Amino acid sequence: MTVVGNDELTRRHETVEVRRDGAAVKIALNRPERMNAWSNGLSADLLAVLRAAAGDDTVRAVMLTGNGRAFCAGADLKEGAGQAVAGELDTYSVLTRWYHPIVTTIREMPKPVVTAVNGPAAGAGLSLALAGDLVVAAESAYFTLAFVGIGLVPDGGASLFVPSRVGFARAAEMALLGEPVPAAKAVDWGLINAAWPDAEFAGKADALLARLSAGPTRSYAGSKRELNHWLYDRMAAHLELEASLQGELAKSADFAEGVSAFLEKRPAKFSGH
Ligand code: T3D
Repeated sequence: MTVVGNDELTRRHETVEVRRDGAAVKIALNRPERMNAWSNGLSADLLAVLRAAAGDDTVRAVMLTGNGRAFCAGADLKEGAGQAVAGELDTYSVLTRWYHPIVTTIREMPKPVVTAVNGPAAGAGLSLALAGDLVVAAESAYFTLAFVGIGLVPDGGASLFVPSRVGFARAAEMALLGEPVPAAKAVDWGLINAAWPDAEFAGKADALLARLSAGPTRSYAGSKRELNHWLYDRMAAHLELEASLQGELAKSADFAEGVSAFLEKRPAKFSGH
């Protein structure tokens, strides 16, 4: 693949890698040492690149994937750890400033977005994966609404994207238990579109991107609008609800304990407060 195109798509970013091949753009989250967790820097880079791809008519399909062994481990729990434990993390602002514009840009861009889930997609990493139009995964990948493990609720659109794909029973199970759903089971449940053997994953994902980038872009855009209208017409209000709830929970004792336990690599002891 060669790197050509508009400024934001060609300039070097610290936390995302952008490759362009004709009308196809491939964006790789690039913080492998943190399992591609969302830092503020990653959010800023990703939003800039997505907006550039969305607004460039010569880009006709986009793929989002992760470098290293993870797709995305959700919010970077180390970046805001001190504030989190002190009950001072302003999650409402983080969500409304970064996460919401990112998932909304993916949903609203008039061209297909494939999320190619190369490894774990946890917490807001799952939200990001499910914001895509087609979600494909390596067989070793898994999906977890990890929020509950640190005393939070699904955010970044996850409480909309998950039930719209799998229904109430499975969404409630994922939200309340937070267990990992392996890629093959995720296909069975209708959470994602395909799970491919790890050795074939990258090639098949690239082929899907190439196919979409050579397809009827306006037809794709119309299908996307129809699905958005049917399923996600109230997305903005729903994202706002998630952010309000998360803003409250980020001040809770259970969140402080959940983050402390994650950092200390021990099970959390929740008090219910
Ligand atoms: O204000 C806001 O931003 C609020 C928004 C919140 C949205 C959210 O996403 S909340 C949910 C946050 N994410 C999680 O709770 C998931 C945390 N991670 C995990 O549960 C596990 O790491 C995984 C299931 C993703 C993978 O497990 P495993 O066993 O393959 O890897 P590991 O050993 O746990 O992690 C490897 C390294 O990545 C490790 O660092 P180390 O010890 O080698 O230095 C680990 O700390 C680091 N890592 C993993 N996830 C995160 C992370 N570092 C920072 N933030 C992470 N989310």
